[in-house]
Amino acid sequence: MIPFLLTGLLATAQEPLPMSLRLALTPKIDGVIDSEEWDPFVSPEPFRGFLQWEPGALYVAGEVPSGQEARVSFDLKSDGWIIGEDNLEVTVSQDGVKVRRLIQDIQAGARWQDEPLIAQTILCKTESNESGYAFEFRWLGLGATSFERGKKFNVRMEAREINGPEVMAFVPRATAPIELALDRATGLPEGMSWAPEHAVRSVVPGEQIKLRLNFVNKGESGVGRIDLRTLGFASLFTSSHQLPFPSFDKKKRAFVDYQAVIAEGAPYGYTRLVAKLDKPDGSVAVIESSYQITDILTVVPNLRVEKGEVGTPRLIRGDVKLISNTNESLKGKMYFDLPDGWALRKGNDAGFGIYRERGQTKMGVELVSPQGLSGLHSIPIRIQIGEKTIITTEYLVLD
Ligand SMILES: [Ca+2]
Ligand SMILES: [Ca+2]
Repeated sequence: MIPFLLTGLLATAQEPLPMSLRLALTPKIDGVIDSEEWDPFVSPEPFRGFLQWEPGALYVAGEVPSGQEARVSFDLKSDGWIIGEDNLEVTVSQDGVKVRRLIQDIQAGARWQDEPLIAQTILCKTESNESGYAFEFRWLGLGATSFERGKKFNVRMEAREINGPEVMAFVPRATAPIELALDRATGLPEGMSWAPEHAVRSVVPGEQIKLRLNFVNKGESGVGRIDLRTLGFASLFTSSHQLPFPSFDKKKRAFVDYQAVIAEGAPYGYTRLVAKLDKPDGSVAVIESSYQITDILTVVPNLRVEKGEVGTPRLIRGDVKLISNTNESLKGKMYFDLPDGWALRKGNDAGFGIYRERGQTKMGVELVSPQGLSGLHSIPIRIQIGEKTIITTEYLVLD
């Protein structure tokens, strides 16, 4: 036992510190890690781990050597791995995903508890490759585990031998703090800082977006050129430009606009603008800023299951926010295509109109679940705007 324990601890000490700010980026969950699809997180050879997010979901991927499984440890309150009941371990192999929670019991000490319901909220795909396999998963944040901008928690990612020797539950794990963010900069010259000044971060294919980067320089920047482009699946559908870095004004400020045309057919999802600044010493500073290519309407359901007895019909209340991403006015109807046994008291066949540019509206909803349901359930919400259909799925946990 002891030699394995020591190896584990040494491996921890040698791992490079991952970048703490994670960008919003929507991957394609197909088990294939494409170039520019993922944000690298850790790379203790030969394992490589990736981590990113978008509102409502956390995305994790890895390249795993054959004979090994990936293990991702979450300390969701960042208060220590063996502290609290917020410590989750997700194990991924080509056989699927397992989730268990570390519980501190005053009498019995630390123990593991299986979490099949959380495992249901993880969609995972794996694909074999020359050296082993790759996995990609999406974890829907439900209830207390919501994934949104500014959320902070601790993570550890590693690969280990399948069914290899287990260390005892109470052995602490070193985890790294991360923050779910939309912007990140690395290598800016001394004295130089930046901030995004984007009026909006969403754009519909066929329309334009302007992302403004504001710079303040209190040092000697000497930045030569700035190169702006969109990375990933959207790169072929978007503009890229290169321009001389503008001079700073008397208040030591300068700005650069990324004015991008998004071509029809661009894939939906969060993508990133990357600005590369050539520094006088030949190195490059990198600014990354997430933005969203999306449909004309963003549908944000916010439904709560009211307290009640397990297995009895449960009341679900809340609203659905409709946010326009376009300058055009939108008029349509909302429908719930519910499975048998569900009753809809409020919200179905409800009309709406958003007449302001990028305006929004909120629709009240009340549902009643059938008898005898528990676990994870999906609620499809269909928006009809003329001939156009937009479908969003809300997930509910009936406990
Ligand atoms: Ca993929
Ligand atoms: Ca904890």
